Amino acid sequence: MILSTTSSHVPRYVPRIARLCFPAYFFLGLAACGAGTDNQTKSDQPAAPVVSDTQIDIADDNAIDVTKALLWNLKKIGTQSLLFGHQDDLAYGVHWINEPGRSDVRDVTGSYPAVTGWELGDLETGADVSIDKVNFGDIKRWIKENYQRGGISTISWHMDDPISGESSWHKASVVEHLIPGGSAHEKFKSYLDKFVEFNNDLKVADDNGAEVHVPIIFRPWHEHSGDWFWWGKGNTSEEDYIALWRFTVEYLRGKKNVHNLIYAYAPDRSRIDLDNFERDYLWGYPGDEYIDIIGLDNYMDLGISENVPREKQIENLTQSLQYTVEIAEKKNKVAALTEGGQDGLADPTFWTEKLLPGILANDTTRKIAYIVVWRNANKEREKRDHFYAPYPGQPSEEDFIRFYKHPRVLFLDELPNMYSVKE
Ligand code: BMA
Repeated sequence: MILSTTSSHVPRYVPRIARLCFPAYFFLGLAACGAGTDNQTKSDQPAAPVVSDTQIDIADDNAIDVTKALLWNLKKIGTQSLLFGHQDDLAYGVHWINEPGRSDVRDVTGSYPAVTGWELGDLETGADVSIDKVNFGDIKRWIKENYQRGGISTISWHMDDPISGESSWHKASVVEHLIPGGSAHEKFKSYLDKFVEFNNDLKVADDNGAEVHVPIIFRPWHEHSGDWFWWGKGNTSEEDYIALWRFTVEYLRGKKNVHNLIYAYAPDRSRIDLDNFERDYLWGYPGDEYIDIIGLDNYMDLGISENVPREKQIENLTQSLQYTVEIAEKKNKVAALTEGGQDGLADPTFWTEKLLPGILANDTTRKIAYIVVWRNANKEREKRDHFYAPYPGQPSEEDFIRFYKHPRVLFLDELPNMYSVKE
């Protein structure tokens, strides 16, 4: 479906702070804008041009207005800025679990991330808590709170193998049995129904008391270029993977009336040959009518590598981003680093000397709309260092603040209203 807006609906450029705040007050009455004016370090940057392209495709013809607006704004604002995101940001951090209002990212920068990622693994089994020990009721509450502050939420799903009940890391031929005609198709539908139920609860009242279904960037069946999940290459055929995606989207939008989703496709960079990027990236691509975001999960070029010199890693990062954006542009879609980062952040200048050089490398790579770095596992609970955003005292803290202040980088405190295209 082509979503088009007339120029009168596209926010014309107004000075930055006003541009950020007016729509938010007008439509959501968000506290986020007040916070935005606190940090004026970015207000002196050159005027961002209004995007001339007034059309964008959306996979769901019947997507609700706020979802269409989010996709529209991801395209428009995301090509001018990099939105920062963090997985499970509000649920726990390296040294705390479930403390109201807390976030490691906010502890360090003063702002929540613009994008927060959530994980639904184990929802399918009827469990109360996710694979990462987060209560699903809490996740719903945080998604709603995040929306009310103007933030964006994205969902991933490490779904168990519906046949054996083993985890998503089960290397077995499962997909062929889940797609239409397969022996476990009904069971698979019952798993998707769990998501439908969860998603149906993501509703809030707007300022006028009208119910709004919170838009979600939905990223199922991720990293399928790798062989570690049962839906990945090696455990399934390309044809069956495509059928899995198509069925998922058709079932949700066609049969279950789910219309708040933006669909993100996210192969893993480590199994993509840079010399054959498009071929490897598009293995399993379900088609433009099923996808809104051309994503890439990239740990490989951001982690600590013993084998690849740092400069080469940045070069590889740049290339992988460039190719991702080029594919997105051909398809008129949004490009994003849907997952990634450096586990343990041993590199104290990771943010401005590794990640940013890749993003800022050229006019193409700059169009990456957002990055979601992975979760900050609680050290006491998980007995390990497994984190991707700094916490107070972590050696990359100062560099992260520099990253936060960079004119191109947006956290929640400076995020324009992503849910309206009206002035
Ligand atoms: C992985 C790790 C796991 C986690 C899983 C799902 O990358 O962080 O510990 O359970 O993601 O969130």
